[in-house]
Amino acid sequence: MKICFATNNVNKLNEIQQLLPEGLTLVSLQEIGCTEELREDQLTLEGNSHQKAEYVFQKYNIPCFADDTGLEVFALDGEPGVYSARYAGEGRNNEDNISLLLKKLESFDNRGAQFRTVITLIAEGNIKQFEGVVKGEVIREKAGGDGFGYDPVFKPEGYDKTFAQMTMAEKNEISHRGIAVRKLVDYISTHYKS
Ligand code: ITT
Repeated sequence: MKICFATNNVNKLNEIQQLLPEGLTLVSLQEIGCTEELREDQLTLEGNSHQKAEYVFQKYNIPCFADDTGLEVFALDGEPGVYSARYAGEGRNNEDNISLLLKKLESFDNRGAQFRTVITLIAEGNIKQFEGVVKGEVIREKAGGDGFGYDPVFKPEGYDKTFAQMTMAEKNEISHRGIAVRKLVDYISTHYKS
C-alpha cells in the first residue's frame, strides 16, 4: 500500500520511515506535488492532525496520515502543547522555544511533562486517530545532539538520558511517535490489503 505522510517536518519523516514494515510505502508531500505549508490552526492536537490529513486527502485523493505532536508540561497547565512549534512566537526558532520553556520553568521543582502524538489516518474515506504518550521530565539544561525539537530537554521516565542522547531506534522504541505509529501500522495491516 502507498500512503502519503502529510508533514513538512523531515525529522518526523525519518523517524516514521524506520518504523514501517515492508509493503507499506511512504509517499512524501513533494512526490504528490504538494509544495505548500500545511495549515494547522486548530486548538487541539486532534484537530490539527485531522486538518493536515483532511487537506491532503481532499486535494490529492490519496490515502494519507498526519502527525501532530506537543510537549505538555504539567506545571504549565499543558503548555506549550498544541503551540509547541511556535511557542516563542511566529518566526522564532526551536532554540527560542526551548529557552522560553526553561525560563518559565526556572522556579518549578515539578518538571513533569509528556510528549503526546495524535496521528490521523484517512483512507478510503474512513478517518481514524491513534495516540501515543510518553511521560518524563524537562531537565534544566540541554543535553545531547541527536533528535530534534524539544528532545535535548526531555528525559523520559526510567531513563538517565534525554531523547537527544538516544539513537533514533532507541527513541522510536519508547517514544510518543513510536507508540502511535505502531498502532497505525497494526490498524493498516488488519484493515487494508497491501
Ligand atoms: P508538520 O505539522 O508539518 O508535521 P511541525 O514541525 O509543524 O510539522 P508539529 O506541529 O506536530 O509539527 O510539532 C510541533 C513541534 O513540536 C515541532 O516543531 C517540534 O519542535 C516539536 N516536536 C514534535 N515532535 C517532537 C519530538 O519527537 N521530539 C521533540 N520535539 C518534537
